[in-house]
Amino acid sequence: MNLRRHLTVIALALTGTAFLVAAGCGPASNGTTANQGNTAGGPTADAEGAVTLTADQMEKGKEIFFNRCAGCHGVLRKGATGKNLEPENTKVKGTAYLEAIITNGTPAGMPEWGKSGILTPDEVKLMARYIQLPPPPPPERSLKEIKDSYKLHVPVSKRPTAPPAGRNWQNYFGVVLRDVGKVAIIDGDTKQLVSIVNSGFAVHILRSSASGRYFYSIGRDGKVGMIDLWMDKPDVVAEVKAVNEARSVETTKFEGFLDKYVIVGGYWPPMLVIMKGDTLEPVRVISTSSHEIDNGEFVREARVAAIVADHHSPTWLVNVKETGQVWIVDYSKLGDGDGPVSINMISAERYLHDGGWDTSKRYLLMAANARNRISVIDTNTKTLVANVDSKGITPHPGRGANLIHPEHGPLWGTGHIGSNHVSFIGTDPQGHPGNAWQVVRTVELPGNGGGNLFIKTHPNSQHIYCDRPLHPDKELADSIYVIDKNTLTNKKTLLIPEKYRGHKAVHMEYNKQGTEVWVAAWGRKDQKGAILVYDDKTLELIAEITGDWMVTPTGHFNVTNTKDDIY
Ligand code: DHE
Repeated sequence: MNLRRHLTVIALALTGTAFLVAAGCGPASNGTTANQGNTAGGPTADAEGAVTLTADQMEKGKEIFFNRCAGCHGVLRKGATGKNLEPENTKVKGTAYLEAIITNGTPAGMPEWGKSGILTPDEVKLMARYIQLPPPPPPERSLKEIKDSYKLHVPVSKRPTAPPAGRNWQNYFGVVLRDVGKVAIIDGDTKQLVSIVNSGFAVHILRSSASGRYFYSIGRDGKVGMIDLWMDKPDVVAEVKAVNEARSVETTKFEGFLDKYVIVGGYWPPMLVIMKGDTLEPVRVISTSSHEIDNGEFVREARVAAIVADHHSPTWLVNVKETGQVWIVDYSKLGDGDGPVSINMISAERYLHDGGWDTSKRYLLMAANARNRISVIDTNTKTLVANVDSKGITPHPGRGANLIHPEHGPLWGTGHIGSNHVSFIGTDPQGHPGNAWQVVRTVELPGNGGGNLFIKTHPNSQHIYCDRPLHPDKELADSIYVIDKNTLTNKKTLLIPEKYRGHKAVHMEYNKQGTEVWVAAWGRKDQKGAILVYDDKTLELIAEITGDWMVTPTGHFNVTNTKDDIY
């Protein structure tokens, strides 16, 4: 037997033209073969099945991995929401197996990248080989580099001094047009397009300033934009590339510090970047690399997931995903950036992802999705109150949904990526101690499997809405599920219109009054998407906001609901 097969990595060579790695031991016959590799323009393999990628292919693989895979598997591929994809794990699986997984996805929530057409067959082949190579070292980023990228397009003194006349700007929506690097600003009253803003690559979310006047956007590439909604045509007034990869941005919401700072959480480098709230001028960086709570092992890639501003104290709550810590970051003494920042590190659970407030905004509920738990933080005592078993697989609440149930009292709900459970946790230890910090009711969405990403409600609504964009069954992925707040049962399933089938119905947001629910029909880049507006009382579709500009709409954020944390 050829000795090369028995080596974990025979050679990693960047010879100017190619990276080389053995397809590995384990099911070697499943490894790369010369035939598999010899697709036009695709990766090649030598006679023994060693994967070879040219420098160009390596670059392409890096780009695809960064855009599509790193969010779940990590830049260093150590795994979190997704599995560990380091070469010692991928090579034993074999190339054919990896291609099948990348093509078809898994019931645990891995998207069907090939089947859905997002990756071409050649790209699937490339990625099945790319992940058998060691991950290339990602770049670091200094405060100086961050400052060098900072651009103030419109100084505060040159901005409008009054809101736009005749517009209910507090009911504006910002809609992320993900794959074209734009954000559409839509008037929630008239449903008219107010402006299309060039926000940059793959904006992930928008967060409103505490005043509501600005949207802060954060791109996967770590670029933050500040959009002024008081302009007749809202546009970016400042921008900065805070990190190389990010998912979260937040402002300051405590009285006396309203919009004083903006914070960005880095997936890579794993760090916090603090900027001035009115200009985005960077003032401080803080690394989040630290020791995880289970065995105290050092985690270099300790990514920042959700960041939530406390309304009742001068702090942000920061999920440090891989370490399992929630950091309470006190900005009250930071001044111009040279003052102290105190951090209370709370050991919670792994891997922390997203979450939101209970109704009182005293308790923060954060999903530790790898352990199927919800970590509850008491912001008064700055302690972990409980790690609640969520009674489903891979909880993913977005910000979650709050309701006051006639029998159970205040509840907060989350859906799950890996199972069809929507679980409701009691959040009122004083008034309803028997229910506090446990799942008191579970609703099962129709059909097997999960695929849910977001859940949303509004205090003026009798309903809770759930999506399921990750479900492999097209009809289930094209539907929105309406739960009745009193009965906690699935009252109705809303299948989106025929012409948008095959898109995915994703993310829900109410208008300011809580009378309408906006849902994105998220298609491919070459398809026209839409925002579908449903009447919350009748559950009828009442408007379809679309146009040639409506490309890959994903998250959409109402100014008032986002600023006041209404969900
Ligand atoms: Fe998100 C929120 C990370 C995939 C749309 N997403 C978040 C948050 C995090 C996160 C940490 C919470 C931010 C906060 O509250 O401060 N998202 C990730 C990933 O790591 C992941 C799983 C994989 C990736 O590669 O990015 C991922 N997210 C997606 C998508 O595929 C979605 C559907 C479309 C897209 O942008 O790529 C998507 N994420 C959203 C939205 C929110 C969000 C709309 C805000 C929800 C809200 O209502 O607040």
